[in-house]
Amino acid sequence: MSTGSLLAADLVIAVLAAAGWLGGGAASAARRRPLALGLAALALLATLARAITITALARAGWWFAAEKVLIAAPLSLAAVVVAGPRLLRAPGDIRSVAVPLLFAGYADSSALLVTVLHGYPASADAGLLAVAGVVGATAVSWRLLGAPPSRTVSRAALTVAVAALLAGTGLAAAPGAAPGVPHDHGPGDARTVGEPTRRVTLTAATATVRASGRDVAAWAFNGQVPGPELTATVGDVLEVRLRNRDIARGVTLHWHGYDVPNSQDGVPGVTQAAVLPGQEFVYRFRADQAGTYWYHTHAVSDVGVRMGLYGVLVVRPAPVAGIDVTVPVHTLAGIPLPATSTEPVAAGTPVRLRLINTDSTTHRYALAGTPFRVAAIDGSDLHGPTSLADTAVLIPAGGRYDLVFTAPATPVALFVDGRAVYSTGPVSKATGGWPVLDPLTYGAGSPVPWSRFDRKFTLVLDRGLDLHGLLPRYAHTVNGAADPDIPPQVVRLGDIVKFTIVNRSQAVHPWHLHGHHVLVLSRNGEPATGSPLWLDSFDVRPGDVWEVAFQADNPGMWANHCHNLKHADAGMTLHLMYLGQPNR
Ligand SMILES: [Cu+2]
Repeated sequence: MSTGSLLAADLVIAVLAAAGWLGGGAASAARRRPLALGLAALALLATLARAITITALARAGWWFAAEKVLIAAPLSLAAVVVAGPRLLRAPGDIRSVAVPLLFAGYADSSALLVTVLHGYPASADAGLLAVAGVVGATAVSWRLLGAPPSRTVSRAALTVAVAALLAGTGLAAAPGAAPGVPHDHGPGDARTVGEPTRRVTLTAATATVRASGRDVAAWAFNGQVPGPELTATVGDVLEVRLRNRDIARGVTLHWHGYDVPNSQDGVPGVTQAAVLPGQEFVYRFRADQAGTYWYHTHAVSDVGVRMGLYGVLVVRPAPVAGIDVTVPVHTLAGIPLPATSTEPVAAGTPVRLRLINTDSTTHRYALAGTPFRVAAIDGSDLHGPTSLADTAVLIPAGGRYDLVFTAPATPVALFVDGRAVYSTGPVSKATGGWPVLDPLTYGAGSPVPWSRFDRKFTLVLDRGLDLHGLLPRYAHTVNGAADPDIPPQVVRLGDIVKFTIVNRSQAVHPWHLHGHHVLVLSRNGEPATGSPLWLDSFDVRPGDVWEVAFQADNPGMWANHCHNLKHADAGMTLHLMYLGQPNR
């Protein structure tokens, strides 16, 4: 069983246990003896089963089980110790076990709340608040059911509840160690990149665009979705003038996967201010990495990108022979883009398909009718890619795969989630059952270039209640905190940095570090054995543990976030910060 399934199973079992005890308690209060005994038995079984899931999760990694071992297990144990013996005696008056059963229900419920609302890391305040809740709820039930405990027991319970509540809230309210992200930066680009050789103006504006024969309200660069395709040859100096006509919430340009100098990275509030209506910002950088990239707004990025503020950036090493097609996949107002295109290609022509996922969730791509190779991922060429056939690839949000093949005499078609988006003629082929390529084992391996790591960071991805500001929200969290309260990861120029990224939530998190490409070391304890994978976007699935590393060679303040942009906007964003380096 995968860790992701274990996490899900554990959650279901925890709900069953809590519901069983609470239901049993309510049934016994109502003198429904058989129902009460049945529900209590179910709860007891679920509690025992949980011992197994919690142990398995702890073996998969402490991150997955910390609060379950430290808070849920003791509370469950207390529940069984209190309710179990009374049940076994199965008294004539079933009502007399109502309070013990309810106590067990409160214990399991509060442990469940700790997991769902608090998550990782386990903390004393969460444990104390859980205890306070259990004692308080039990005392109230006792009183309501007309069998109040003795004065001494009542006083003791009250004391425990109040003390736990005070200590818990006190700890929770204590100021955290999270230093704010300094947003105040010196003057912009200090690095001279030379005279521009490619000049482009992108004007962001509200627009009505045609998609699949429908008029759709969009936010567009130069009136089109996607925006103009930007192309360059290695060595070009790109100058892109961004203008905002009427996007009230502001726009920026982020060069996704392009490791530009920090001042050109386009993150509002971090590397620049958002460009408001009537304003402009000029980006300038040298195109020194060939490959497939894309650009998008990073201001209110979830809405902005979804509404259409994105486009393709392709940097070629030199003029290339053959057919070179970009396929930026996007969902605009529920309409999948691009529309299907068909163009015949002469047999023997080399073809490169640049697949780009600009959505916030994974897409499945299947190339039918020809063997092919994956030449590059996230802009970096792979070593020794072998020929593949009838194999699908999964591209995470923000990710890119370049597929290459020599056009056969018969038609070829690319399917995205079962829909043909590009073809050289009619192809009818069921691709849904194809196996999926694992890039970690594809191509020719080579040793990791570093033998030591100067800094190691662990990012545990989860969900939790975030009380920052006035409105509580159910945030997507990193190490138990949500943006802007997640401490930045501090490095020095030249450091070799290792990230361990753990997903203990139920959602896929496509991870994206700005300004750097990370080398994949391992996934779930299995070392990457294929071609070195230098990624800027990778799916960390529920239960996954990824180890990646990079050299800190691009000073500045860099966003490091989930590229499911809804998640990023709901807290899952932190920053990588260079110590003692001027930003450039
Ligand atoms: Cu996410």
